[in-house]
Amino acid sequence: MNGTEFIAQILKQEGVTEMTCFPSNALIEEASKVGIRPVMFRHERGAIMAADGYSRMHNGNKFGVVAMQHAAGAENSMGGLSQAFGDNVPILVLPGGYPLEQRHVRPNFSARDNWSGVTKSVQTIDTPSQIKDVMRRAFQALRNGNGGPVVVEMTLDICAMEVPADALDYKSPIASKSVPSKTDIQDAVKMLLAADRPMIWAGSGVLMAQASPELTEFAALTDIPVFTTMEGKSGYDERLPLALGAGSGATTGPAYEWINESDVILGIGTSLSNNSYTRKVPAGKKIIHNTINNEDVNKGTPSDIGLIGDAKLTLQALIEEVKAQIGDGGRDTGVASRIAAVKEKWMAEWSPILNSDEAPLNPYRVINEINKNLDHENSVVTHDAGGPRDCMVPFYTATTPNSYIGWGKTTHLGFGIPLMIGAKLADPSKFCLNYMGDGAWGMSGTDTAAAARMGLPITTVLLNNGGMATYPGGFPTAREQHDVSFMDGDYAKITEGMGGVGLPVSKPEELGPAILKARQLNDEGKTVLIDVKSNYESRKSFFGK
Ligand SMILES: Cc1ncc(C[n+]2csc(CCOP(=O)(O)OP(=O)(O)O)c2C)c(N)n1
Ligand SMILES: [Mg+2]
Repeated sequence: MNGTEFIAQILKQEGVTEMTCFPSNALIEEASKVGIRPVMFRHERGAIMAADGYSRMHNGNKFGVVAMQHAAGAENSMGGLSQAFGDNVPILVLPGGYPLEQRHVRPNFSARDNWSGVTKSVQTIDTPSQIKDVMRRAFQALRNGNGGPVVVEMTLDICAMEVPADALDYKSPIASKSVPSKTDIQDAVKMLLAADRPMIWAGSGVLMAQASPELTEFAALTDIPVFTTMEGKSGYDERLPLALGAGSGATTGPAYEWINESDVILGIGTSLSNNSYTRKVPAGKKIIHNTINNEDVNKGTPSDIGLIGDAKLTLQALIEEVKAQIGDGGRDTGVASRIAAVKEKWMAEWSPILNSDEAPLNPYRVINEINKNLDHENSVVTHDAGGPRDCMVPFYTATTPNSYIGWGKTTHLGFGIPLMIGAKLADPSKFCLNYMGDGAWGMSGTDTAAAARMGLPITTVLLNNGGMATYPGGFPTAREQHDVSFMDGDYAKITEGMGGVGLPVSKPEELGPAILKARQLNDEGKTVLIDVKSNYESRKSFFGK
């Protein structure tokens, strides 16, 4: 058995059933031979981003695995890797690697030299007998601790060599979970119950740990409102009375008020990182910070109590301690009616925009139609970078875990299409919809062909405004003199040309029926693009951020 065949065997032993890829790697053939389905994209970035979506849908129980070739294939992967790294998503990345003799010779690309800043780990295969150890370390990294891309660079000549018979004993590593100490849990509960205006700040760790039931129970027991980060959106049902909604740069009225006014914040399954796409915890709060990664505690947000551990186990311990301190019945502080009042005021401001009859369509009307015409529990919805994200995150109602994929600490335009293909691959029973601009489409539109060809039907709702509303008034001289930042395309027709169905929409009343039609077409196996003529709406629920 050669090295590549052995790696295929190990993947099979680890329960891998699908692998995204482009365009060439000996593993594509060997994986097929052992019953792993290769799903071919139109570029490496798309294949990686689909692996990312696949992992998110499986919450660390199965991993997206992606293979590409050495040289240009590896070089073209940076965007997908950076995105998974930014959001801590565990994926296994298997690029080809130059033969040993050429590895460190200029200008040959080395994944280990170039990817170390955007990956959790990068290993090379230097001898055939080492493969079992390299792969065991890779699966240990995938299953434990913080997420992120885990890379094994498949050195071409080494992987083509025979693996010695005594080096074929691969041992699969297990996931080990930890909980904070009993005293830290007691202190955290005391601090929370004594607070005047506490809130919970829930991140994607809640989804990864499948801790939504515990989060819901803990919030109800303590009567504490719940905000979710963009990445944590759908970890807490936004229809519940204690839901403050989600936020990136843009957020909801209730989230904005509680983030400003709260005195104690309990972060659960969140890195509490700060960048342009996160809300920032204002100074002067008491912070209790649960995360799986001790490096995140006191990284960007100073904290008072660190609770290092799995979000589910930590919430279970917190629930037990709350019951010990105030009894099984919990408490009622009347906070739900205060949230409802703030929400009503915020929605009164946005309702006319969400119901706008303008044509070209207002992006908020488009979100409203998506909200009204989807079976939320059986859908997976996502935004794309730029304006579409900021419009969508506060206003789409997320319900069950993974019914929304919030992404983008680094915010790669066009992520939505391959992300939804990966989600569909993970759960074909779901209706998968991405909401993106025409600029975003330019980055990944050709992956529509992969969706159509591979039988992974998704729906793209494209805001076709002929430019980039994200940069209103930007570069006036360059625009006037050189026509920069405007774009054209008949995206419905292009979709048809790639084996999908294009549905043009130019009036608001056409959109609801188009979404219903798209659902039906997806059920019949057809990939759909709804090409919505939209306007340059620039209002965002930013609250001055
Ligand atoms: C790979 C990459 N390059 C650049 C950006 C910066 N960026 C954010 S939004 C945006 C333009 C989005 O245009 P479009 O998708 O048409 O949405 P609109 O702003 O028109 O709603 C760009 C270039 C990015 N997010 N990703
Ligand atoms: Mg645009």
